[in-house]
Amino acid sequence: MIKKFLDLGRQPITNAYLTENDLSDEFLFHLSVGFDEETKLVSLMEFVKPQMMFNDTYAHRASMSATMRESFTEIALSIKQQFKPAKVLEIGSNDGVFIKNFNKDEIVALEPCGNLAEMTKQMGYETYPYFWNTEIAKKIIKNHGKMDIVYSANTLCHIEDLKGVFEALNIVLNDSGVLIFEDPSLYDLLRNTSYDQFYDEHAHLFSVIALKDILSKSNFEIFKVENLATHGGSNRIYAKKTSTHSIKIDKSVEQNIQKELDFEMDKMTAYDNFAQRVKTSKDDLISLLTGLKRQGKKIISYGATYKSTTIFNYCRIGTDLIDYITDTTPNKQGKLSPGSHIPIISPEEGFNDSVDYAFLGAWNFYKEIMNKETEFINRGGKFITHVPHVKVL
Ligand code: DWN
Repeated sequence: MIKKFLDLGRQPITNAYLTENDLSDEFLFHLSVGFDEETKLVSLMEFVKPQMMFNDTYAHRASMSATMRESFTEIALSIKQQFKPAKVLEIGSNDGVFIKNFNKDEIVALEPCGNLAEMTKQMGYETYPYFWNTEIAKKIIKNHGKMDIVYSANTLCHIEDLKGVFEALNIVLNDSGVLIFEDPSLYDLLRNTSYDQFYDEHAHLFSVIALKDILSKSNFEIFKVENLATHGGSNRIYAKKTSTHSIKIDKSVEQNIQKELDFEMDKMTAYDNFAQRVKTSKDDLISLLTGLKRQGKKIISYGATYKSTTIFNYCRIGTDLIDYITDTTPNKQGKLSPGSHIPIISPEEGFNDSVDYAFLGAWNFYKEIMNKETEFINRGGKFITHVPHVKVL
């Protein structure tokens, strides 16, 4: 039985950065999250149609941060060294930040957002501009043969039909092939009260407990779990087909499951407790921002993230509290944030001496931002975060 534990209210499409003309017919849906007591999977209670989220105007560029560029280069090199694959498929190739580490004849990309697929095509990589399913898996093996490695970052948790996802992976992967995918860790999310990881695109937030069960039903077995610092804590899952006996199961699998069981992630109480902390986080953030505003301080937000859309809409934060948002992504600049309608401008324009406080919408790049913004910090500028609890840094 699926039990709802978190209600984040009416929310927009997080990728729908708006112009003034779009304001009148903005799409909103009810964002609430549930825990399936049987499968232990955490998912949205209401799913948004994929075509509404992943289309030809997709804004997020994975290569916008040095942290992610480094992370993708590192895993690409590690895959080459460890597995020496002849053929690799990446599902959700975004702007090519991962595939660019491979030769053009070694890798095939799949990316449903037309504008992004065009970018990797222009770079010379074979790119299929489709959603992942069994049909496209069959087409890919017809054109390229079976894959030795399938890699996917921050994509599989975006897909509602997980049975279909793994069925298609079974088709495309060699019997001795390896599936490697990484998505935000539910364990880290719960511990950090980073409820902003819940938004339209994140159909599911994975625990290793739930994944083990889902994968085994599709003839896959997890053989290694790596805990990553990226995106506020992610898990990189390595899985093989159950029929492949040559790969040993690493102790990290049981260790991660035990860690999650110790945190009682197989029980409803962990989620109910989390929901209480989310309420406190909301109250604390509103009260901090309101207090600072009363003192006449100028507060902006740093990074027009999809995550911060959840926060601003759940906490009902608008231009009354946040003057504007700065973001390095050119196609977000000049737009308004979804739902909260806060203007987004470039850091060159907005991150200047007039700013007293900057809320870290991109809190997951904390280290990168702190290293970069020494001038702001040295002149007394302050960052605000809500992770793991609301505070001025
Ligand atoms: O899964 C997803 C993740 C990986 O990326 C997607 N569904 C959508 C997107 O989510 P997000 O927007 O929450 O991701 P990021 O990577 O946290 O976004 C960071 C944003 O902040 C980017 O727009 C770039 C911007 N930024 C900036 O303005 N200055 C980032 C850094 C590091 C900076 O210094």
